[in-house]
Amino acid sequence: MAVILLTGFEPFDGAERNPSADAVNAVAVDYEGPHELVIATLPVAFESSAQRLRALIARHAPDVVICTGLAGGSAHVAVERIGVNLMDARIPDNDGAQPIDVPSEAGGPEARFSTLPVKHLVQVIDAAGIPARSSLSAGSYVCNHVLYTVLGAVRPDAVAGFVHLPWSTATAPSVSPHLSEEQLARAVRLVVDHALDAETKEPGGSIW
Ligand code: PCA
Repeated sequence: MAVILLTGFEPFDGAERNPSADAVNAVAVDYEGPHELVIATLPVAFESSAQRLRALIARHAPDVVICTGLAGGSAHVAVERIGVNLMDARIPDNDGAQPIDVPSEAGGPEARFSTLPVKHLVQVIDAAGIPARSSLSAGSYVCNHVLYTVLGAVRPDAVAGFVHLPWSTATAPSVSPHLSEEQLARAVRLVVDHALDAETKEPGGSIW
């Protein structure tokens, strides 16, 4: 049995909800194993999100860490491939911090790659009828910082990565693309269920 740490984020940028936390909570309600699922909602703040993650990792020693967040404006689920060592915040975080062109970890490598089976997960989510893509940039805000931090904080044999979600139907501002709550929760559940599968090496055409 593996220990899987699954996180979403609090609301930010004036929104009342964050669909990533809603999806994570919905997955936890239904989850009956075979693994142990630990869930958390992270603050949308550079410093405290990283602190919280490090504490969760120290406490639970997860074999798998799946972090999720909102990519408002996106129409698909994005399985991130890479976290970069850069904080460049368009808006202040929920603690009022707005780092500009600052490394996530001074002296750290420029980037760290997700160790989730990214292409496989994209195929699995897409095959369930939920639009999914892999992504080569998680941006330079708190989500990227969390991805970069988590990849440096887990045990070397652990699997970790990040999934960006679109707005859910209930939370989307009027003009934004969205998927249903059920689709978002289903996509996150598929990532939980398939995180330990082997990566595919088949060429994937347009979805990668
Ligand atoms: N999305 C933001 C931070 C929190 C969230 O849900 C991001 O993409 O960085």
